[in-house]
Amino acid sequence: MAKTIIVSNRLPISLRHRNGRFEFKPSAGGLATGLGSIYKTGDNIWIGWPGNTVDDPEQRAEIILELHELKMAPVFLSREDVEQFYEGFSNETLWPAFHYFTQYMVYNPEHWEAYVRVNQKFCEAILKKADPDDTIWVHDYQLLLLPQMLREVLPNATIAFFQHIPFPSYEIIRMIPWRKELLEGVCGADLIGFHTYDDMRHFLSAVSRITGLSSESGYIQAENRIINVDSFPMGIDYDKFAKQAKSKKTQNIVRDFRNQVGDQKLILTIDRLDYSKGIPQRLHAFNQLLLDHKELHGKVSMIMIVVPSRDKVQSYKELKEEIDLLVGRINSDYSTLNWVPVHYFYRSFPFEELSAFYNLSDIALVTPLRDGMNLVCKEYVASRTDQTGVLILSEMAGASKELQDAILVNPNDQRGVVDAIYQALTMKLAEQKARVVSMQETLQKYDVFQWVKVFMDRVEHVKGKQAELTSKDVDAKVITEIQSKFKSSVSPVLFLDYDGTLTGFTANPQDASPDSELRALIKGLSTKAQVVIISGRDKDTLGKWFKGMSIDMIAEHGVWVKHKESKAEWELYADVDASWKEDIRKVMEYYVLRTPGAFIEEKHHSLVWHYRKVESGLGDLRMRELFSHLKYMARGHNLQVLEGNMVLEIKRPDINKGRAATSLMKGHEYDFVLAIGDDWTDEDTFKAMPKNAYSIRVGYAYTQANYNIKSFRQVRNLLAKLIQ
Ligand code: GDG
Repeated sequence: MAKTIIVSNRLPISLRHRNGRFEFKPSAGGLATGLGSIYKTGDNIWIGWPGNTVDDPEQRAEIILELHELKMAPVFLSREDVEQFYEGFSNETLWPAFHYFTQYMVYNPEHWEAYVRVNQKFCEAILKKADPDDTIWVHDYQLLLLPQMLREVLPNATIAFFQHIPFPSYEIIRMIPWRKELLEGVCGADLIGFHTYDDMRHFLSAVSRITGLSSESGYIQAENRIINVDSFPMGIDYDKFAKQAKSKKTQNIVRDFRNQVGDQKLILTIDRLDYSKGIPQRLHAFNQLLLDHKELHGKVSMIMIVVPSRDKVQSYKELKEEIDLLVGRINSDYSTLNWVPVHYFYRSFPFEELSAFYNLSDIALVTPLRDGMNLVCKEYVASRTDQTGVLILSEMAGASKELQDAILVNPNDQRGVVDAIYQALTMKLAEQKARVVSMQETLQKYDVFQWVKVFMDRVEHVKGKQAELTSKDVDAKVITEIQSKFKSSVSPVLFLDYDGTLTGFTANPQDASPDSELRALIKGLSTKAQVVIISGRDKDTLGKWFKGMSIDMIAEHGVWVKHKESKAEWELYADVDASWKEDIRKVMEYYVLRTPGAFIEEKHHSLVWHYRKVESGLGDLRMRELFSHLKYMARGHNLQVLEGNMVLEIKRPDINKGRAATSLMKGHEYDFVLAIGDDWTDEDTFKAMPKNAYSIRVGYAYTQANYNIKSFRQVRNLLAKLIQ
């Protein structure tokens, strides 16, 4: 039976050296709890780094055995790997970039090589365990290359990826020298998840600009499959926090702490030591509060827990010193014999004490400068068993999208933060309750188990969608069938679209002339079959490109036709009234003037606005504007506006490729019909085909055709087989 493999940089345990031996400490983190329901069942497994280096092969073997019992498998990293892959590329390049701290970004090719090498190590470790039909769920920014590495070896596996930290704007991503490789790496997955809609929007934009893969409604159209990108805000184990807060053990600690701090209002802050968390900014705001409100002296104090982290990285060392200094200054400025403004702890606490801090504090001040989600704020809300308390939350945390009943602040706006703390300190109990109850309802419903379920359901959904599309794939069997039907036919006809079907796209449409391979192919086919090039191109271009070849041509989506047997020139298929063009051209010209790179192509029956050469983003924006403008005008002229591949075309609706194909077939008896095309204009051809025809759409989009094929390369291979 297919199994599920969870992969993350760290396993949900820590491996520690003690008296020459190793021991494991399980992690009680949110992710480990949420995924427990998965990796602990059946043959499922969690693969990752145990968090420490082990050189001795005997000890490694022992660890593998022990972890096996816990349903885990280790990826052993060397000291150099840890330094260059983890501390280096992951934490000194990707982490600052993804959190918008470009000033801390390090561009070190050795770190990059280590990143590739370690992703490869993970890949090998997974391949030792994985079967072709398994589901592999990869987590986070340390393993961005892994999905594609896995895809290359296991093309049919179900691969999902979730990023726990933000995904920044294209402007930041483009700074990374290895941006393309990173994005292509992630795109090996079938489903790519982020915490928020903004993260997914940024990702899609970066993918489109850097790799050229376009997307629609969260589906990236890759060469041979669709990839879904969506947002899945991660929840917490709500009941665990609510239950712990009520427990005797925690309540005793609460009482004990309360006795020590006396009758003061408490503001809680908990973070890992990180510049993204905005700890100094928060201390400055607290200092300002004490300056502005002397009446609060002796009545409010801050409990600040900073969990040690990455202390070998220089920027973290400096941050630690800055925090130490600020806390020292505030305490030395304001402390009295029975009041300390900041209770500062640079360590982590056991779960029951953490719960006591949540339960005890009147306010949680969570003000990261940037945070993928932030679970601390959610845990605080879940721990408020009496439904009092106030959450002040940064707009820059993913969680702010869900927790709209918090007091939302911009962490860079010191005045705003000071006012928010004051508002929280003076908030009436009824308002506190109303806000907490509403947030608790949300968090209880969308807990971490629900998050896992929704994500896994979505994985299944994407696979279903892919299967629907690939069920129509032109595979070896279909090729053989087409080949033999073609060989035995007496009067075959082939309708072949040109751009995207017989050749790839070029920035300048005139550069896409047929190469020698294609010319030979068409020539070969035309000795046996009636070959019809059916294109949206203008007749002069087609005429020039295929001059002297024994084929039929339909140009401008069916306006013009040129039969091979007739010596005559192009015939007009439709009598076209072109009086509408003047009005429409004026509008299009206005959009050309405002859009560097855009241009108008005039065809006999249509006007086309091209934006392939326009800066991406701007092109889409202008196209949308022009689209609605033209749609409005089209009604008056009885015209049709159609969106194509980097073009917007306006034309008479009664002229299309289907109509032209039908009239071309009239009076003929064909015993083999094949139609191939790659966009919406070819759908008309497919619809017009007789029942026994083979119709093939290039790319994996929904289609009227009976088959899909990967790309123009595969089309050429198929056609080559027909003349073999
Ligand atoms: C990444 C993203 C995203 C903290 N102090 C103690 C302690 N903690 C626990 C908290 C909480 C966890 O650490 C911190 O979680 P965050 O979500 O705030 O931050 P990251 O670890 O950086 O996580 C983040 C997350 O992934 C999930 O996708 O939300 O944005 O950066 O659970 O409870 N636990 C104990 N003692 C402490 O002193 N026991």
